[in-house]
Amino acid sequence: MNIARKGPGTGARPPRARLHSSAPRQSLNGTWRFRLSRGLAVAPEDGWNTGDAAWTEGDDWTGITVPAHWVLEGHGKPAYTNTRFPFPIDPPNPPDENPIGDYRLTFDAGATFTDGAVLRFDGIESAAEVWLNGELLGETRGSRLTHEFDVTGRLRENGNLLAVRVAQFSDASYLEDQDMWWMPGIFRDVELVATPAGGIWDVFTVTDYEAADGTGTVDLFVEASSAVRLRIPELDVDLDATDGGVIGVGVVEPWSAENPRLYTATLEAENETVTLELGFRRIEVRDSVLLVNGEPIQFRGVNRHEHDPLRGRVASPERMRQDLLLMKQHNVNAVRTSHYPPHPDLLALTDELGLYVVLECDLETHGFEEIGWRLNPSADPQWRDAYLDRMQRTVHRDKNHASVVIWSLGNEAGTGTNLEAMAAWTRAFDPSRLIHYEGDWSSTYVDVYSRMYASFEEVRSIGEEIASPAPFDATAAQLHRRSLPFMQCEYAHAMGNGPGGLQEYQELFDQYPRLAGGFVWEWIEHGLGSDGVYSYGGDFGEDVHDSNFVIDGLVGPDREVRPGLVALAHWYSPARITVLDDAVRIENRYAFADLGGLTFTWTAISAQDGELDSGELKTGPVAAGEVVVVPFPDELAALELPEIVTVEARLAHDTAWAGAGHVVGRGERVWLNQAEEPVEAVAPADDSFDAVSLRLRSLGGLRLDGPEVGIWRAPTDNDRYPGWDERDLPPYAERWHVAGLDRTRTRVVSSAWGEDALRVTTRTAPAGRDFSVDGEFVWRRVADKALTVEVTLTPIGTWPVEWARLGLDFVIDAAPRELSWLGRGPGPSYPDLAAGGFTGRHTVAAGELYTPHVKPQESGARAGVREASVVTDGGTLRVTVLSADTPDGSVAVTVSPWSRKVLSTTAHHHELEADGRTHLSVDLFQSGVGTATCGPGVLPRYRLAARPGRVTLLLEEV
Ligand code: IPT
Repeated sequence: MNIARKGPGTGARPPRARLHSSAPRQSLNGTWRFRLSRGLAVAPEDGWNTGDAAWTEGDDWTGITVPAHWVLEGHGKPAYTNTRFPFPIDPPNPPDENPIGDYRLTFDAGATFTDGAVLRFDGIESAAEVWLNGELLGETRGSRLTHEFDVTGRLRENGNLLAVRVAQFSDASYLEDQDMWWMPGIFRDVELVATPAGGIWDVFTVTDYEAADGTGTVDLFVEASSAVRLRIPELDVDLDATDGGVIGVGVVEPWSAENPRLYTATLEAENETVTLELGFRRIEVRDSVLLVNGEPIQFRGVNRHEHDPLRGRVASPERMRQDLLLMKQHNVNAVRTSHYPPHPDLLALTDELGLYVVLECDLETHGFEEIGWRLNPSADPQWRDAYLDRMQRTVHRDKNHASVVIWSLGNEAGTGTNLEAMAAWTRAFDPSRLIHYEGDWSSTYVDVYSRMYASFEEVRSIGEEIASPAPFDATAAQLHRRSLPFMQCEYAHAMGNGPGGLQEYQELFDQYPRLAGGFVWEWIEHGLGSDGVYSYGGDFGEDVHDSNFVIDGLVGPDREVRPGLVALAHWYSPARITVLDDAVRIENRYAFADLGGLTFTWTAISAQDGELDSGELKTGPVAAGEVVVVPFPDELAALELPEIVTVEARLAHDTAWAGAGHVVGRGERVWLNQAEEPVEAVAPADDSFDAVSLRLRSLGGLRLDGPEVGIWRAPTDNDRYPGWDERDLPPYAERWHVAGLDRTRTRVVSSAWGEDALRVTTRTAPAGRDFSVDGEFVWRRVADKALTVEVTLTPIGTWPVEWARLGLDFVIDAAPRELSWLGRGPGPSYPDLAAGGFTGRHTVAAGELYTPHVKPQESGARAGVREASVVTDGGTLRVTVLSADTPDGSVAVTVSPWSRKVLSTTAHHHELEADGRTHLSVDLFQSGVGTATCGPGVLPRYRLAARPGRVTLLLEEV
């Protein structure tokens, strides 16, 4: 086995489409025999693969599941690196310490396949040598690419021996440096597929839709060994298609992500029938704008890696469907298959459910960036065939899917002639789709201008660029790029508590027609494990790894919806709803559909009495892209003082991805009145206060301690990286630590017990620093178990860094049970990640107070809060905001079973140890979260420079 040779695989048949065919198939998945060796040099040549009758299995063989990664089946361990190679950069040589897996399967095939058959492997990481009945069939390259070996005449009816030697690392590893776990093995299906004489080998259907007259065509290429007939019953097509060619099908309903209309077609040869689901659609670029079926569209997309927390990149039908349903339910309309072709069955689902697909080749050479892209295979002609082979396998397999609108050459592979060659081949083979590759910064060989994590400013300038004439000295390449639409193939890095900035990006996409939207990074967190116990890089003893950079998804490893996805659903909504004083403004953000598929309901709420009334809002017909302003219906207008009016857009009918009633958009208007201040007041009893700190220690039967002034948070992942716009500065987590926000101490400056109040002034400053926050606390007893505290906070001196928050921290001496509040919810909100929630009365149980980020960090703030009841094992504390000098008079409340110190020093969620107390923060202001792990940090408007604050709270034991 030669695994150091810069070339593609050998021996396989040319790539072809994955066809839904009547030809018999036999799955070879199941339990195989398996043995692992430390390296190729010691992998036994003992006759295990030659069919030698005398060969007997030694003790080193065990059973293994196919498909699976052997490192998840008890043989060796997974390892995670982002861009670095876990071995020296010495192409095309893999390291000597290179796990080699030998697989053996004996099977019967019966008579079904004697006429002709291929043995199909859909995915082997990273290189394999395949033997059947002692004969070498060839080698595979391209872990996520299909290889089919002709076994006609080689296959026996009974007692076949299939032997596959898999090298974890090979020359191919240099081309497969994606940001993910290194997980070897036969991890996708293995099948026998009949290729009967008088059958169909390959089909390519290039469908088109002409918006001007509503007609469709299919340009057909068939490779068959008999005459073939094409039938599309719904379109009355029934003709001889042996020679292929362009076939007009008359007026059709076009396919789009909004209305994924498919027409079932059959191609019948003498001994084989192929079924196709045809979608008629056109994707094109006109005047720098991306059009589908003649209309501008926006990708509201996500990047999807294939991942299961127990099975790694072994995809199951359930997971695939679950992912795509969740996407559709959250208004996602596009998916980039980062950074390799997905399981082949995914595309049937994207066709059916309606998602635009950017289908990416299995290619990334990112690790060469470490050495300034020296030796990069993309620019080395010796690798050209390997590159072309990868692209051809990618395109051929999925070329019949309407949902695939863009072919992507790969990810982060630098640039070079091999990429250009891939683009040239693809363009010649399939001119009906566009070509994407982000690494071509000058966009000379692509059809879409693409960037990742470009800043707001850059995105704006790209949007604006085409409004003015090209500079007179523009080069041909620059002129070409100006003619292209722009997309962000990755933006808004959903790592940890985030991503912030979705609104700002969306506003830009909405403002400039050239901007065709983007794809959030990324869909799934690649944690390995189950039931809330998940591992990331370093947990398997890797000496080179990138820690939790693999945990950066909109959904958790088990598809738990993260707050970022809730926010994204709002910005991706097809209906933008704004509740005005006496009317509702609704913007139809579909590209094709009118609003007939949605119903709009209004609800009027009073803070004290709950729902007052609700009803339907009739919009009348509203075409795609149009805006309507609907006056409040009489019942709503007649209501006196509703404090909250919410309008929801819901699906009017069941769809393939959600039932009628599913909410796709929401808007609200809040006119909440400030709670009334108690009038009678006396000084509180001194035995309720700590003699040294003068903080409150008891309220009725509640034991507690607080408030302390808090300006720090448990750093989020984004706080631990400098934003791309300020890479010369240390990240906030570090700047906060240097300034000492995480180690403040408070001294009582003065205290005075008056008739009506206790007045305490304090100075809170970091150990070893002289800048501070001075506080004044005026305490009054207003009822038996009720106090008010009027707090004035003033920064003193020069704070060298912005704060994480400005708040009041309490610790209640009993574990949390539940939180109920009047404010935004039910999920958490931060200033730049606040869109998902709606205002009302919400309750969450103890387990929902926080987001179970695999790596612990600040989470769970509920914003827009006027009143909150913190239910603990030791009683309930109700906090009511009587006044606050915040923009809308509300505060944010965070309740946690863990202190921030514990959150910031624990590596995994499941290792967090609760101290049996309730950590409560009432924040006047909070910093945004941004997306600094990749992309811009917190936008200036969401940062929190040292500032004064005033708040009056009513604290009651209830
Ligand atoms: C970008 C990669 O394309 C993606 O695969 C992932 O690694 C992401 O970063 C980080 O999670 S590349 C990087 C240089 C921004």
